[in-house]
Amino acid sequence: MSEQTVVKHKLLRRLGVVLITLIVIALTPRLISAATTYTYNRDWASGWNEGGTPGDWFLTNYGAWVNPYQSTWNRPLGSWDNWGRWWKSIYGTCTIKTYMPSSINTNQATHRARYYVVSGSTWYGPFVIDQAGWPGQWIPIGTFNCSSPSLYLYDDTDDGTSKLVHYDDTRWTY
Ligand SMILES: [Ca+2]
Ligand SMILES: [Ca+2]
Repeated sequence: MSEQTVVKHKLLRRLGVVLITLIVIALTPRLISAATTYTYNRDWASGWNEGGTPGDWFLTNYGAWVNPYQSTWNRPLGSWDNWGRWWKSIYGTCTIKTYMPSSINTNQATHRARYYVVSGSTWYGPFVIDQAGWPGQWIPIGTFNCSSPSLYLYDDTDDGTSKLVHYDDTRWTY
């Protein structure tokens, strides 16, 4: 190889590196913005509502700096009373998670909470979650084709009675 050819090869290689670098720089903001995380706190006025016997809800709140959450005693499967609904007006692929507070009593929390996702007019679920197994963690419910989706949690579980069903924040990534 002549010296000229070697120089040409070096220049081409350098040009290639520069081009790849430019492509990566150009794509990075898109890769980062492809997934946007929104967190809903259930205590906010919007994005949450609840039903059933009002006196059956109880709030756990250890002070202004601690995330409060609600709970209710469970019922046998098929006899639901209290329910909570979180929702968000988003469209496209979305991943839904819900938070289980670290302060739950894992001896009392239900092992068989039944979550449903409604997207458009389609119901998904139940997604049966062992709430007692997730203290202080985000529980993945799943990834869905989302069309203004809602996440529902009812108080009827399939682990009998004398268990608590907990309701806290949800996280929507899309
Ligand atoms: Ca909360
Ligand atoms: Ca009830």
